[in-house]
Amino acid sequence: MLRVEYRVTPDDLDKALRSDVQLGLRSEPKQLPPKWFYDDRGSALFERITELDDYYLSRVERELLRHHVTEIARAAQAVELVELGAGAAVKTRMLLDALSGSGSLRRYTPLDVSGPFLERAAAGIAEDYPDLDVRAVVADFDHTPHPTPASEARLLALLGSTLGNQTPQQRHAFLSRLRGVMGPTDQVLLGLDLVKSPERLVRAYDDPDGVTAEFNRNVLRVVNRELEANFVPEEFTHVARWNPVAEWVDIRLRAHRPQHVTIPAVDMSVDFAAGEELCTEISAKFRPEGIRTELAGSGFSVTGWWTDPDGDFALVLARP
Ligand code: AVJ
Repeated sequence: MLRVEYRVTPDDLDKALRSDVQLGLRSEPKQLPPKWFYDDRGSALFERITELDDYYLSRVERELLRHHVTEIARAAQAVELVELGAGAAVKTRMLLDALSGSGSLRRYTPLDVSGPFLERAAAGIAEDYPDLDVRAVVADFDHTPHPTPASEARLLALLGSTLGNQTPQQRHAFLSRLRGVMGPTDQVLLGLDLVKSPERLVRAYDDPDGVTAEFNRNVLRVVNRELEANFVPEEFTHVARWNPVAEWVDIRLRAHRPQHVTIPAVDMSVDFAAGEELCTEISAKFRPEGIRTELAGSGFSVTGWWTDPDGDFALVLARP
């Protein structure tokens, strides 16, 4: 059974994009939030990134799930799987299979900001799991799941190191809000990328085939299409740089030469100096001690911790 609920409408998204563009392109440094990468083309480019040799994140996370999902499901005893950001089909199915196997699962609630993508993904799951009550929710990170009745344990999954796209302050606000809607038997499962050599980190975000560069420039195409802007994506170089102080990868677009861009739908124009960078994403990397402290600071305690032999990536289970 499949139901789709829209908590953000296309009109809400249009307003949010306008406001992000107006604010972000007037900031110093200029910035645009990463959520605007993901139109159909951007989502397809991200899928290609997950298949790149250098982008170890997806592969290692999938292997970790393969090894430990039964244990995770047993620990969660969840009636409902809430997936924040409808993931690649493989990971979702591994979780659903394991949770069904441990006996308790009845409902699957994927949340994603892309309506068409979510509807397709959720319909596929509903077809293959006929006994499952699938409730797809079109929402973004500003929307948290509804609180649950205390009797129904939920597993809230935030995989793919998506948490790393937020600053520590944003993560604190987000995790605290999540904590606020969780019942005493709910647990959260986080997939988090760990700090490692800057060389490997930068390579993961700057592949030789330029797939990540094209993904990064896609945000300019989105603004062009949605707000009638005239960015020339080819005039911007993809930049991925390790920030050793903040411990995140800074992902930016650098203007080759001076650019004058008009954005008629919001009645503004912006100028880029030669070499000026537009910040499009941060991808924070975590340390085991840091994760525990951060989770504790938002009212969680860690109940499970799994990492690969090389210590590249971690799956973390935590409860309120
Ligand atoms: C899966 C959204 C967390 O930060 O690794 C991949 C996005 N950006 N390559 C990440 C991304 C550039 C990705 N997230």
